[in-house]
Amino acid sequence: MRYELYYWPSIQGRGEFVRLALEDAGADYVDVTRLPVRGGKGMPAMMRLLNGDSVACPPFAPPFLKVRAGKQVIGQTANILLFLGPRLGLVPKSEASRLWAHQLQLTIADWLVEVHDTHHPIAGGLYYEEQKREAKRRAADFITRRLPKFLGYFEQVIARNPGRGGWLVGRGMSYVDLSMFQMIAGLRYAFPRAMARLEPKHPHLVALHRRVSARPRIAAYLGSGRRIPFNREGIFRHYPELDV
Ligand SMILES: N[C@@H](CCC(=O)N[C@@H](CS)C(=O)NCC(=O)O)C(=O)O
Repeated sequence: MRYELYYWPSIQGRGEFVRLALEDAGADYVDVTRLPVRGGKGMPAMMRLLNGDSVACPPFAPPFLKVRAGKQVIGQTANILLFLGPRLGLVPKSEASRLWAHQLQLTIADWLVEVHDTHHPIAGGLYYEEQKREAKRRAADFITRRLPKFLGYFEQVIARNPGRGGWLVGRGMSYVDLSMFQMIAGLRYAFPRAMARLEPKHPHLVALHRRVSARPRIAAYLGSGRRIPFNREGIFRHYPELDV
């Protein structure tokens, strides 16, 4: 089965959570907007699906996924992973486990919005420079209250997992662990000082990040040109003045 991932071509963003699952599974996929326009791909292909009237269930925003042979276009990061998880062998089989994985993924999605809002607390359509003062207040609250709360929650989820393998759901690694890897990587990039302070209190999360990055396909992916470097356009941004 061949998958088409549609996402903005110059940032990891939310597309990365889907990309990591496809990469870890060694799935046959293409990153459509990073392919040449003259081959019918690139940004115009994404805009056709976003703005055109050819899709019965149009997505509101990227990322979205298309199974090449089919017509369906699946949007919302957590929903895409709900679809891909069983197909890529990245979630346990029982309904209870799948609901639990989805619940955790939705909590990660909430967390990610709060990360974004540290540099864009007023409006996504304004420049950072136009909301610097508010960003400073928002980031300070995020670092002192929200970041420890989210980290503490997920640390406890691993500690209480009866699977005892150091993963978030069940005995093995799931797509939620891949997403948690991305959260830790992004937070280290955006808030290195805060993370250096908080990490010693969250050994399970640190170990999870290390184990995911050592998985052969993930390690190969991270060292490849397919992994877009973190930058100041993405969701995780490093502004030293916000890392207090
Ligand atoms: N809840 C959605 C959010 C999607 C989203 O906000 N996508 C961003 C890029 S990461 C976007 O392009 N948004 C355009 C917009 O909101 O107008 C998800 O998790 O996939």
